[in-house]
Amino acid sequence: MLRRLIAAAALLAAALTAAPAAAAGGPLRDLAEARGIYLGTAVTGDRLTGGYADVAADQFGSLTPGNEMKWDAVEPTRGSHDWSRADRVVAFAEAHGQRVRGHTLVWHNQLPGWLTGGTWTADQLRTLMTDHVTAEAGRYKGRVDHWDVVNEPLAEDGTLRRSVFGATLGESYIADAFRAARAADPTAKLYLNDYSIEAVGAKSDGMYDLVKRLLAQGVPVDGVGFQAHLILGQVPASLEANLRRFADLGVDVAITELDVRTTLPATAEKLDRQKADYASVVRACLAVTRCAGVTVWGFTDSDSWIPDFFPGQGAATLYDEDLYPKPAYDGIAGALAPVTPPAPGVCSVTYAVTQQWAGGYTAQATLRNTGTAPLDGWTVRWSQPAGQRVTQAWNTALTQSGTEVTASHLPYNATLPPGGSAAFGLNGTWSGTNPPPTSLICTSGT
Ligand code: 9MR
Repeated sequence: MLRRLIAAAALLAAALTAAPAAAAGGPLRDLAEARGIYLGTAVTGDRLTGGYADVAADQFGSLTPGNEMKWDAVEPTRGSHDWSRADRVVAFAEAHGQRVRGHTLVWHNQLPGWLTGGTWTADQLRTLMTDHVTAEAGRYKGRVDHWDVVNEPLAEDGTLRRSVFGATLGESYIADAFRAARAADPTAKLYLNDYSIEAVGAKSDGMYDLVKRLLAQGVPVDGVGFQAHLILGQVPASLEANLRRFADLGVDVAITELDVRTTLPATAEKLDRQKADYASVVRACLAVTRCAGVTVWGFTDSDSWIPDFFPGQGAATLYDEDLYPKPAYDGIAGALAPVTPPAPGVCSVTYAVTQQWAGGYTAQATLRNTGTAPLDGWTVRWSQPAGQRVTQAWNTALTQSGTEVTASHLPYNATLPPGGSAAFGLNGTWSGTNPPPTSLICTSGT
């Protein structure tokens, strides 16, 4: 509480001095949880003090150590582990009720010098790798929600990357790493993670086929992480469909390293575009049931890898260097805003026989949305107690059972704005008399 008050006071002070972008609701972690996903961030462990720590704790429901769990960080000397930096991030997360995405057990970068400088047979390398997975996943057993077990296994064309692991061990190293991770921590969700697989294309096709092969071999792959290091204005149109096709394989999906870089300087117009980009990635995740959450790769521009790796580019995160929320913050908050289902629309219906002849008739019904919210689907029911039979209907899906008639919307006239109406008609037969319907009612809903 105190932490929140201090953060609120800091934000207020910032508002008075520097007019930060208005933060539309929040904290983001609560908005996300209410929508059934987590919103996480990568952090730099030794920055977890002061305002940086406050924002990390207040706004994010999941932390990914940006570098602290990589092999070079945890085993700088062969056989001698240093868990201190990783421990610190995990302890911080636990103290603030946050999940941890473990990143990463097997990757071709940020390997210890003793490993890259050594000469290993395939068997030796395989054993080193599985021992490492066993040691690290075992150390954090039960405390890591998701592990990026293998990071960036693919080349740009979707084939196996010829990394030290791929080139020496072939694809089987992936299965071995996952099996070792499962044995060491049976409850963590185990992910394959890669970049440039957000759109449907050669690389994501390669990932798709790889996941399929691994699942067919019984390899315990629980999820696929889509890093999403994106360029301003280039959120792939196929992102949602791509996430969905992986989910349909029976794995979870997650956005794991989201940032949206731009050339500097970042103008108001660019930041507005960035806001839309962040929002659309979050919306894509929300739209796919098996999307577990979205992690941003650093939350402040002062803690982003972009300027170092792409000279002249930056401003890729949702807070500026002084920890003021940028429009991207509002974009995420807006996408995560609670969905308030519209109040059920209210409808009225009229029915009139428009033509009648010996044994037959035509009737017309008009349904109107008399409420203040859109009507999302409708059904009209009535009784025709004199034995009339409906023989044909248009602009509605109509069934009759005995004396009871049910007429429902079709896809094209399902939604009616307040005040809007839909008409449908029917032909029927009658004998004796053709009295008007009784119990004529309409109800809203699909
Ligand atoms: O954010 C990380 C940065 O601090 C490191 O210098 C860099 C070194 O490779 O790795 C960055 O994180 C990477 C992540 O581990 C895997 N996907 C790409 C990320 C950005 O390079």
